[in-house]
Amino acid sequence: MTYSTRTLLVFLATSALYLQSAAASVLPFSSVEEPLAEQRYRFIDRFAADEQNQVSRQDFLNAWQQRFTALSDFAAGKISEEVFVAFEMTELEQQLLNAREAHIRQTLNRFNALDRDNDGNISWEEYQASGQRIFDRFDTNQNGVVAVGDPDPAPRRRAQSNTQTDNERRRVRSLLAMPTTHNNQGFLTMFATDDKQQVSWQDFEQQRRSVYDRTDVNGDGLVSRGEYLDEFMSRVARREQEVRQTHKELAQHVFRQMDQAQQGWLSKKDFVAYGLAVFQLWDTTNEQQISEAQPLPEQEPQLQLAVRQP
Ligand SMILES: [Ca+2]
Ligand SMILES: [Ca+2]
Ligand SMILES: [Ca+2]
Repeated sequence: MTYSTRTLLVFLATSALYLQSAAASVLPFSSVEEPLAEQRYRFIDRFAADEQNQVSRQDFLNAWQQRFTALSDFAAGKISEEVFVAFEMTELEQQLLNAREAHIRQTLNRFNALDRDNDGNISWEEYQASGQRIFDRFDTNQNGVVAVGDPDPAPRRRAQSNTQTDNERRRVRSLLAMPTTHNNQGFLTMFATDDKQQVSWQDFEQQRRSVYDRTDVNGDGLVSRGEYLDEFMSRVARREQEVRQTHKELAQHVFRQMDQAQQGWLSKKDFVAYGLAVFQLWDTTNEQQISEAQPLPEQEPQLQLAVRQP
């Protein structure tokens, strides 16, 4: 897939429409792998009323019943496993579209930042200069090697973010979060080769050179905006495929958890009972509300619920 400027504009205009439709996925679990604390925050974020940092049992029930309404409207009849999965996949596509759009914007911003002389191409010198800045930032003791245990560089934050209050809501990670060099470990995961222990400037530059050459698809020695976008978005597309697969499996799993009586379809009673069971597993101190102050469950709630065999 290649992005001409025109298709890009059409795409951005179309996807903006989807931003207005609230996500109505009926899976109470994340379809991306993340630590329990993040999973819980994603749950709170999805079901809390009025952007609160906690979710009461009542708020959850209200939101959960609205999800059932959306699901019933979609099904227009019995909610079979097939219908349930189709509903979820439709919802997922909207979320992916939003996440993809965010990536396109960010990638174009990165391109503009790299193209210092603003000629519409990233030259090797421009790319290399950026690599040098990144490497120097992580080589905190300036010995030409970034190694395990080197101190993380100071976070690159804008001055305004210091004014962020404790009450401000944090964001859940994008479904299409890509690997980044946000700390020493992330940097080594991306660039250290054999033993994952360290990377020298020579190794790093060699890897950057091979990425640069691969990105320059037409081989004119320059990376154009389109080439740069294609390279990144092809990696995003692979990630999307993984998320689709996981999401589908999760939807099937949740359906089977919900349909305890093995009727092959869901009633509102099944749906509500299941939602409350999930709520109770997060509500470890039985407060009728879920907040980040509570101890985490010992196991993922998704795994603690019984599943009938397909
Ligand atoms: Ca340039
Ligand atoms: Ca070093
Ligand atoms: Ca080129």
